[in-house]
Amino acid sequence: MKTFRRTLLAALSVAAITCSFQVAAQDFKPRIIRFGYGLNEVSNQGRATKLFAEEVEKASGGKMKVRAIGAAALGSDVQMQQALIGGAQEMMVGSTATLVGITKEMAIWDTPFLFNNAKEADVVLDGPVGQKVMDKLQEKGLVGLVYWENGFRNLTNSKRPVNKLEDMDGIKLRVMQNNVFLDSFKTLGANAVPLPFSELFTALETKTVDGQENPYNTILSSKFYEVQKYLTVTNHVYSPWIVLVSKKYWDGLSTAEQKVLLDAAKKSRDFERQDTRAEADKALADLKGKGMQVNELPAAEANRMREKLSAVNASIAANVGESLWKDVQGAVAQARAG
Ligand code: TK8
Repeated sequence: MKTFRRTLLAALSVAAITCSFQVAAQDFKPRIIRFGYGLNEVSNQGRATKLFAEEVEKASGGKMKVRAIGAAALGSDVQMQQALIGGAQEMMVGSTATLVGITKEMAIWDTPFLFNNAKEADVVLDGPVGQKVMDKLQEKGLVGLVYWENGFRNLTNSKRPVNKLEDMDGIKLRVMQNNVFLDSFKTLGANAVPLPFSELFTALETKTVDGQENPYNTILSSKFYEVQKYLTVTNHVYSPWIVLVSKKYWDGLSTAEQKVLLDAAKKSRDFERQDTRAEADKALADLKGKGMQVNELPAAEANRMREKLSAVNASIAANVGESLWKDVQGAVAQARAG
């Protein structure tokens, strides 16, 4: 009996192995995935994209190949999103803020001072509420896989150090193409101008705009320090990036192929967050070394800014819907407590 059972088990496991090999061979078609992103290759975005590409290739036995194309060579975030929706491009990573025109719920992540730290952001973005917002993209032709960290945003400009709220007056400030950012910075007194990221360096260089806001990592990797003198530590909002797949493309993939993309996206997320945080810890010193003049807002001024910005909360809540607003506030409170 024992021998019989052993033989049976052995036979079954051989069958299982053979079967899984056959499934694997059939399940992966040779595929080339164009993956676009806005920053350059030597940025946190570029490094994590490279890791994603390697993971996909490895997990599909070399069948699925990711062509990573950075520096907005395939277009700005908004242009790439349209290409994904139309099925002309397979994948991208970009800011959630630039998706608000497609899926209004994405504006929830633009709420000023929503998260106090990265840990809260991870818990909420990776939790049920983050998934719910991500799933809203599907009806618009996009599949969200994971959120990466863009990071806490800080203000730079070429005019003057911003030591108090009034110093923002009249500064021509590039903002992402999104009404929350436009409203937020108008509320603070700046002359806010929406522009795609791909046009930002030139706009700063030619003084079409005086300033911009982005995480330290981006100010460094995009060399904004060459054209911006003043950096004010504001941490006014945490920006996620989101890894997207064209739904048209996704629906044509086998379950095994979809799994390869999702697993690799998760690996890239964990790597990207660590890498971004390590870089951010050093970036401020690097930026000072490059000649930027850095100042922290005095606490009283930071509070004035916070208070002013809370005026945009009501309009965000109205736009995304009270129930989502409450869900997110609840998830943040829970993350804060735990
Ligand atoms: C890069 C952008 C960028 C974002 C911005 O494509 O536009 O300022 O912070 O990271 O998505």
